[in-house]
Amino acid sequence: MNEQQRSILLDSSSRFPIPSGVKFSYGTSGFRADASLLESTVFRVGILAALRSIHTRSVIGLMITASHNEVSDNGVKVADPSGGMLTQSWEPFADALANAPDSHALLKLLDDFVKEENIIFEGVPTVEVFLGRDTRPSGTSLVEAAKQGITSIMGAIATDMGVVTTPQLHWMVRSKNKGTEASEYSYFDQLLVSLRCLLDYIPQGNKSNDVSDKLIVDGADGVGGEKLEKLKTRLSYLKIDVRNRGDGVLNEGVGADYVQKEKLVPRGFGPVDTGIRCASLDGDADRLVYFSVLPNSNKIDLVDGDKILSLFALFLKEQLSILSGSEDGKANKSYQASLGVVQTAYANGASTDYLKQLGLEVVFTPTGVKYLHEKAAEYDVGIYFEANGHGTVLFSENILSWLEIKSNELASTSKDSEQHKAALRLLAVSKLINQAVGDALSGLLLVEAILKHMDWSIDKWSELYQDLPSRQLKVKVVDRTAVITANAETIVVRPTGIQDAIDVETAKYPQGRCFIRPSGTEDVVRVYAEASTQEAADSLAHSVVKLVDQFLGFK
Ligand code: G16
Repeated sequence: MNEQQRSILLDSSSRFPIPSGVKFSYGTSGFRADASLLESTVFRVGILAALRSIHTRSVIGLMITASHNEVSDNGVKVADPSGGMLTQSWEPFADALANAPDSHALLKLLDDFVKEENIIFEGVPTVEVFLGRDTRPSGTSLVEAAKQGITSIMGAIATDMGVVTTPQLHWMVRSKNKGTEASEYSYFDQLLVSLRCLLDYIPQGNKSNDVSDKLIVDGADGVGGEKLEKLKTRLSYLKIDVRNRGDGVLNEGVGADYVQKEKLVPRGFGPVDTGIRCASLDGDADRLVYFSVLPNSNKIDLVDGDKILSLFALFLKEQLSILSGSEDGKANKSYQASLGVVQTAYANGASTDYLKQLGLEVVFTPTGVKYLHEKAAEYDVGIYFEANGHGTVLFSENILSWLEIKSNELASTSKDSEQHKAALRLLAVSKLINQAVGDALSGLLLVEAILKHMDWSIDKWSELYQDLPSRQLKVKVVDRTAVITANAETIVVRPTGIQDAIDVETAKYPQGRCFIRPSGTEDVVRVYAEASTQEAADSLAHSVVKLVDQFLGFK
């Protein structure tokens, strides 16, 4: 870095001192904390994003959001050129940057990192960072801090995309780097055109079916509801009633996280909605769950991320097998696509059994879409979902080019054959479902298209398999970083002895399964328990909470 660059950085960073007594960590999904603590972090992530943009000669994304967290929190995360999460190899640098005690320490860190990564400034054209934020009130000032960080790097500009969903920003970054349009309009366009294609190829017998076109969506009082309102004006097929569009408190008694964890109706829903298909988004619309309201109660039948995954897996497996069979029923050997499914320890055991029965390869990673996404990208078609509703379907470049060739070939030899339709459907899914990151809006449209294709009601979908009763609790402990896990977070290796104690408790319950892990987005340890009855799952979870207190101490 030349002297001019160094003096700009010294000057700008002195305006963003770090708060004392706080340690920041680039967790499951970027930095998250009480919004009042985040200005220096966001400023510094702005610098990081600009450096990443220079290093990759590509557009980078910077999103201000704390997603499912309470409204007083905020956060910041970075989208890489592919639209996916920031490469994990830069996370230690992000941590060090956020915690550098003063401007001089910051400059030293930057100098060292620039040398280590061989970041070349000379000859770089202007680079660009796309900025987005969710609806949190603290977002406005944090966007300003990010802009100052970005423009502290000479040659970097910040383009403010305004209030967007997290997946929209990731999509825009990906799109821009592919040389295509990166606006909200083009995002909606791509969704709508590919949805139309899926609807056009619905089996004849299912076109005038009983699947209701009515859907009620809980927008979590966040950005998702607002965007869905816009999208629905261009959607002729569905009648969507969007509730919790921003009048109430974000994520409070509403949203996908609340619905999935509490298994209760969100605010604004009630017994009158019984029998209607309902869905819930989270605060920045990167998670989606479905539910139906149980009669005369505030309880719900939850259709979570595992069941969304199962629905997608079933449909995609069917389309791939139609395509790989030849007209005479014998397998077509020209291309055998690999189809894989990625879950985490939170996946309900019944879902994993179901997917394995379908003959699918199921692999597990730690919590965090950055891990699931990476694994899913190893397949031609990789489906990943967390039980909390965060996930998507990835298509490899290989399969996409094969599908293009195949569909063109079939268009001339056997247009409108089942194989031709399967190829077109698969191509449409690859455009509808966000290839950059889990996306509640595109996921919702794909669910709706598949339900219509299958001629399934939400009840029929929910009956795919019976969830094992489960309970998830969160516990505030003195130091959650004292919990170290292994084997995709299924085992605790530290504190010593706690895993043995958990095993003893778990063995008391038929079909018992239990694990604990430190959250990477909240200051809590999470406890998950599964067992043959709800009472048993609750009791197992509560007894493990006591163990957590014994070994780690409640805060
Ligand atoms: C983020 C991550 C998800 C993760 C969730 C909870 O979601 O993107 O992969 O499941 O946090 O993580 P943890 O249990 O570590 O707190 P979101 O929707 O909050 O961005």
